[in-house]
Amino acid sequence: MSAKEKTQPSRSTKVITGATAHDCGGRCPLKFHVKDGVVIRIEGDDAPEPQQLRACLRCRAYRQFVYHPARLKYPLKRTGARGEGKFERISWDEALDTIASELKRVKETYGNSAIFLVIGGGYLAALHSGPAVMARLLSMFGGYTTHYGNVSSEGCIWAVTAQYGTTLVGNSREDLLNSRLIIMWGWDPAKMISGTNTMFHLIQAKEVGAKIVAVDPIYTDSAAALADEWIPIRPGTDTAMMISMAYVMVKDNLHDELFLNKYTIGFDQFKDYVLGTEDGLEKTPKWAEAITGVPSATIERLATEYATIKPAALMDGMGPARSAMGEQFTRCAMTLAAMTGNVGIPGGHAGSGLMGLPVGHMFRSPAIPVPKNPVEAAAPSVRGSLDLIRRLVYRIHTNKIFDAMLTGKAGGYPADIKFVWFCCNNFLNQLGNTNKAAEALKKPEFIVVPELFMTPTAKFADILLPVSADIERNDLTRPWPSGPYYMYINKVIEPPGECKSDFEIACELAPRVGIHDYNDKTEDEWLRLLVSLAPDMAKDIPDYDKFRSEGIHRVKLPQPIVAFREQIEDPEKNPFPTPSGKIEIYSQRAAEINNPLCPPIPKYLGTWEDLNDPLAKKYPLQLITAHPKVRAHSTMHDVPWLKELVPQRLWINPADAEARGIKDGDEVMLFNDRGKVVIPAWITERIMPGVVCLYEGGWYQPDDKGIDRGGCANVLTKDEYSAGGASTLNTALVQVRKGG
Ligand SMILES: Nc1nc2c(c(=O)[nH]1)N[C@H]1C(S)=C(S)[C@@H](COP(=O)(O)OP(=O)(O)OC[C@H]3O[C@@H](n4cnc5c(=O)[nH]c(N)nc54)[C@H](O)[C@@H]3O)O[C@H]1N2
Ligand SMILES: Nc1nc2c(c(=O)[nH]1)N[C@H]1C(S)=C(S)[C@@H](COP(=O)(O)OP(=O)(O)OC[C@H]3O[C@@H](n4cnc5c(=O)[nH]c(N)nc54)[C@H](O)[C@@H]3O)O[C@H]1N2
Ligand SMILES: [Mo]
Repeated sequence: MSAKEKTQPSRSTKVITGATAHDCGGRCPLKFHVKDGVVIRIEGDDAPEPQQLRACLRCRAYRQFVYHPARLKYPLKRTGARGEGKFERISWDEALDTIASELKRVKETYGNSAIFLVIGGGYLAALHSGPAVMARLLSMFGGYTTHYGNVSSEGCIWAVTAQYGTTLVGNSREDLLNSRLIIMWGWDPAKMISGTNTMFHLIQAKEVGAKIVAVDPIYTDSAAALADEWIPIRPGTDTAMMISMAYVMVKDNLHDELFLNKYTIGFDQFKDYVLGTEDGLEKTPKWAEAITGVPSATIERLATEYATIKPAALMDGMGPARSAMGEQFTRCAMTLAAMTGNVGIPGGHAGSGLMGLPVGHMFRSPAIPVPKNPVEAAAPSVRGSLDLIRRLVYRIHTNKIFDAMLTGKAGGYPADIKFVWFCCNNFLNQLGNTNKAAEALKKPEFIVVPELFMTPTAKFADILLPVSADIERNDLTRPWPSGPYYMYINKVIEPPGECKSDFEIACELAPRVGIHDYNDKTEDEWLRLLVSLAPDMAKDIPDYDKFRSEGIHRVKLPQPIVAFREQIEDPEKNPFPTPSGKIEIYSQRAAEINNPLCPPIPKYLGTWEDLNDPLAKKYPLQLITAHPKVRAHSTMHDVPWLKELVPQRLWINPADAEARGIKDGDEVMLFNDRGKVVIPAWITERIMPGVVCLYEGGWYQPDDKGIDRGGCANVLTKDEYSAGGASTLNTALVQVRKGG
């Protein structure tokens, strides 16, 4: 049979285009071949290049996810201790009645602030989105406490808000073809995708001659596929290298003074810091070499190249910013982009890690309306504010939610938590300090988890509700921050057992807690309404039914989108949305916070658990916890094809392994004061000496001694945040020894 014949569906097979809505870095049209109500095959997009949106390995293995034998199918009630994983089946009526009576009891006994809604990115779509439907329900119920701080990118968000005044600062990815030099700085799109077609455009850029450099403690897949040069760097020290690059540019007069004068404020203060006029310390490449481990000659060369090869795109990732002082990394990247005049021009890049396009339709999803949360009724407006403290008056920092469960108001948090609803996350596993979190989860009076799987977090639920998967209901979703297209998630199959979506759960719970106007529409009525309410969608999608049957609507761009093009072309008419109207290398709003850890100009700042910390004597290795190629975080954890492809192992350099008598594949113990993980080692020169990497998302599986056997990176990380709000999941010192 020829390949062509093989892809032709038989007469009894239907092909439906749909999508998944994982927090995965991409968003891809998938063709589901359905026979007798079962998906028998999944194909990727077959549109012509360059519009074609190729799915990655994860959705190609999606059948093993959606048909996984461990899918939860019925409501469950806990019978063993929290975390033990012992449950018995109950009816939906019993589950919802129990939840309703607990909600009412907690509200009456403690007030609404004792109800804690903990939301994550497990499903990024418009209608069946757990976070939105639960916020709607709990607001109508009198309010709830929630958390603040994007676990992915809060450091980046703080930094762009300071410097540009907006978070939408990316270029459409085909613009990479205009770049002559591309620096992938803590950015690995071959793995984290960064918008479905990013790798496609990078490969094209390379083919037309762009030079590509990777700066990363890891020789990433992207570096292997694209880079002319790999520059390994000690984690958390990038700002020192960037500041010394600025030093080289200033000393050699390579910076773009016209650009700086016209579009920025505060470069002089930054220059004073760089040259040491401010503090007596010249930030020379030699200074940076001692901190970063990068040879000064390499720093000088990269500085010269970035300042002279035009246009150039410094693509700074979110990984280095997801660390203590992560904000400074992002601010430094943006400052270098301004010093080289690469902001707002084709082939350049404004920096910021976020890379979302500055057009509504490619970034902001429509969602079910959520009334104002009464518990936050008196909260001050924080729009444009850089003051984290103001945000944390009513909310709990995301990386502190378990600490808040433990200590409540006495610990300085806004509420004493009694009832917890985890929605679309596996945060026991995904936030810092998992052993401490597991202790904290013993404390609340009642915990609800709607889930597809018995995750480590789900094991702590009192009531566990079985949830349908992406392709088991209809919905709308959008590209992870790139584009340009919209997607309709078609319902392809029926959910297994008694699974319901979060929206269906909320609809059925509402009347039980006395809310009778929660929903008056069918799924289709909602989806049509949401399309019509989103101005850009309503404009771009004239024919809803066609959109629905095709599953995707592609938007034709007359030219690549370049963030800040208008600001650069006509700055008088189009100021930057900052208080000064300019790119703020010096931020007065940051100065007003008066916190030395959030200085008004970007700086290199030492931090806890860096190599200068006395703790480094005991725990000499720096742990980074990059995102896994074969999962979206902890989602798709048990998919056999994917597990086989990249088993969860500890990346360790041969020099560090040899010093510890470790051989490839040996079980090793990775530990610090927060916990112990036993996992096989992968000895590889793809990670620099002194640094080890354990992918985030391995499922926490403590044995009876409390040693994690599942490879959960957060057993080792800290439940702390940086001064601008970054969750500090890439800042942890550890030791490794042979044996379990
Ligand atoms: N050490 C370390 N930790 C990290 C990171 C890191 O870099 N290092 N990265 C962080 C980042 S960037 C992120 S975004 C977070 C992600 O952390 P989480 O948001 O916790 O993401 P997942 O682990 O994918 O868990 C999502 C869960 O949602 C469930 N789910 C899927 N669809 C639905 C649905 O419709 N309804 C319900 N109720 N549940 C659903 C899935 O089964 C899955 O268990 O992890 C963070 N944790
Ligand atoms: N396959 C896959 N793709 C994903 C996800 C996933 O779980 N799996 N998650 C999605 C989500 S929600 C998010 S937020 C994004 C996350 O996207 P990123 O934050 O960009 O991903 P990470 O893998 O955490 O980090 C990127 C790179 O930074 C490097 N790095 C870490 N610390 C440092 C440092 O101090 N300095 C330097 N120079 N480099 C450092 C890591 O080695 C890694 O190669 O990915 C999205 N895409
Ligand atoms: Mo994320």
